[in-house]
Amino acid sequence: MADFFTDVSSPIAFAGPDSDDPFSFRWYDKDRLVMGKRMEDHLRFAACYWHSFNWPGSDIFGDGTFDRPWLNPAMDPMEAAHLKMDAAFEFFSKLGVPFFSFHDRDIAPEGATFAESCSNLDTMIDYAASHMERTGLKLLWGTAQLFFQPRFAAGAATNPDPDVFRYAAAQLKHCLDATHRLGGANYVLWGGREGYETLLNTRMGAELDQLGRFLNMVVQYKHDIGFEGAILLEPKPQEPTKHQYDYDSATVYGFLKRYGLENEIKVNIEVNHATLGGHDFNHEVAQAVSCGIFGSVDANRGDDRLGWDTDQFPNSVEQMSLGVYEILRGGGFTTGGFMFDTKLRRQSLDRSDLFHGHIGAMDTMARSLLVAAALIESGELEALVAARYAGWDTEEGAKLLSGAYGLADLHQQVLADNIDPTPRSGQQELIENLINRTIERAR
Ligand code: XUL
Ligand code: CO
Repeated sequence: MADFFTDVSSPIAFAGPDSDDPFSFRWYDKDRLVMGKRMEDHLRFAACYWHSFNWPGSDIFGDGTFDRPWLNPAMDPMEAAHLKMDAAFEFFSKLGVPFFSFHDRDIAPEGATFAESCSNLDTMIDYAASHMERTGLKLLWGTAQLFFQPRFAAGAATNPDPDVFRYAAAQLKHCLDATHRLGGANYVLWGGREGYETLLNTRMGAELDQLGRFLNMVVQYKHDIGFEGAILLEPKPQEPTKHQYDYDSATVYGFLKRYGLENEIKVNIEVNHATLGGHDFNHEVAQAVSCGIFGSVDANRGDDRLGWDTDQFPNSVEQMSLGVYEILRGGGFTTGGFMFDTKLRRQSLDRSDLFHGHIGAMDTMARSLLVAAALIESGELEALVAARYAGWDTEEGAKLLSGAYGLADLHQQVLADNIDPTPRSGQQELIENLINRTIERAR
């Protein structure tokens, strides 16, 4: 097997914060214990097949710019798929991530018929299994790509044509079987076209019912085959459609409740999808944790001034620390992890650029973990918040939530006790300074 990433020797090593070697980790020290757990087990990093190996660096104004020989249309598609997989596993193992993720159509080409597509996927899943065995890499999640092929232009489960619903169900079944076979920790559904371009031609209520039925079939089948991973929906408000039904974590939770799925499906939160939805990353995590549906994270960020999904590598410790803090407070990852659903910039032409993007991202996340752990271990922030809510921890506070009183009771109490609450400082600036101090000092 010829090496593709010849500039990099395996694997990238931890060299400490003072290292100037761009091919070393400055913060990601996988065996270091943080709050009693190895960094690698906290962060559960995964690299993606999708943008890193399957995207040629094209945009709507220009062709692919990247050096990805397997994307040459002159190559036999299955030969190209094998070459791509060799390069992908070489990259994953040289980088030292424990997990990877894939779409079915990333790893195996679509055939002339559905049966041929299935057989292509089976061949490549066998090949992936042998690479996983050889390298020790594990699968964070698999997903069926139900948005690229023109048949899905009006959606997959939410398509006006029931034959597309049928086709999508069949494709998903095959991909869930493949994910199960590779021991995937999760199965993801991103409803890229489960939404609409215009309400004028859309039966919104009917489409939601279709999606509810579709997801119930997924959950049923997962139990039938004994797949123990989590089923995850990935919220995104729009792009490619004008409106997507899985808008954000709160919307997804309401949808899951409506279709009886709130104990079966969780969310895969993508940092930039949160931004596109008008939220901060930590908001989306806190929302999901509070609803009991937090699953996994796609750690790629957006750009503050661009309203589309730029999928950049995370490099803000402040942004990510606040999200990691919410994740740790929620008990950390179980089946999930930090997946880099990232895209290089189109001008990042060198093969080694893929390493620089991921190394920086992993160091950013490792430092964010140290900051979040320091915040939890010092307890200062939690003490401020606890003091703020202390009234609710009293017996009277608990009684207010227990259903013991109605409006008339409270009306009477306020009159009788002559209550006149005085406002107290929310201490936001004090807290922001505490965060900055923690970021400065965390090592
Ligand atoms: C698209 C996106 C997808 C999903 C998987 O915005 O994030 O890559 O993660 O389909
Ligand atoms: Co994603």
